Amino acid sequence: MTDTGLDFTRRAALGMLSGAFAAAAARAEQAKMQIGETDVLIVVDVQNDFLPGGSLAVPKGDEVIAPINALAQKFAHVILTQDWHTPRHASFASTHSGKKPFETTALRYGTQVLWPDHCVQGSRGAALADALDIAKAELIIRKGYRADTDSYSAFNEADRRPTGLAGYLKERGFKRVFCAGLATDFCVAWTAQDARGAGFDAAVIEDASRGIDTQGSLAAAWEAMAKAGVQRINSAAIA
Ligand code: VGL
Ligand code: ZN
Repeated sequence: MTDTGLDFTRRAALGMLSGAFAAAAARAEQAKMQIGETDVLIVVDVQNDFLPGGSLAVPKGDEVIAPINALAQKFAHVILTQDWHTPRHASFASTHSGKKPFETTALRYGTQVLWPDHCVQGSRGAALADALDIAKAELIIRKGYRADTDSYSAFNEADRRPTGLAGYLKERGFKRVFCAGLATDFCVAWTAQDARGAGFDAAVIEDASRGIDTQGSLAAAWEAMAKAGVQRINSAAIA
């Protein structure tokens, strides 16, 4: 074989290889979840009190903001949630004499984890993170606004009373709910599970969420979500 022939063969082989790579890349892109009109992104509780420096700071909570801003561009429809408590809320340790944050107490609807005061209505801590850049958000749903009732989930308060979100999403024709934000093991997990309970497909975007992880809560939440049929995905799985 002449040098030119070898050269030609190598070039042809390279060309075929890069063609194969391009085809594989195209297939990988097609394998990603395609986002459409019946999908909604729920950005959960990305509020100052849950960020470093906040009163109930989620470790690395600020790291959710960049991936969430990027995700929001891939969705036609985005809604936000805001933890929105009264002063002296029943979920605050300070409301119960002798109780410290992260202890529990019995409330009328069951066992309540007690938290530092956080997300008090109208406070700077309750405000959405400044760096959150989602002007297109169509709804902000507030929760936990009754003094005697917590609400991790955006769908149901702790006593299971509906917030109205399922009705809103159904009336608008949404079928699939993607959840991201803070905290993975509380408000994100409960929102995703209640989305399943209300008949939606649901996924949690792990790299766009961070957990509190108190007393094994993060592993327990992933287990409960798997049982409820919540998909565990990363941003990269979305086209
Ligand atoms: C949350 C604890 C108390 C949350 C809200 O957003 O996950 N966690 N309130
Ligand atoms: Zn709260």
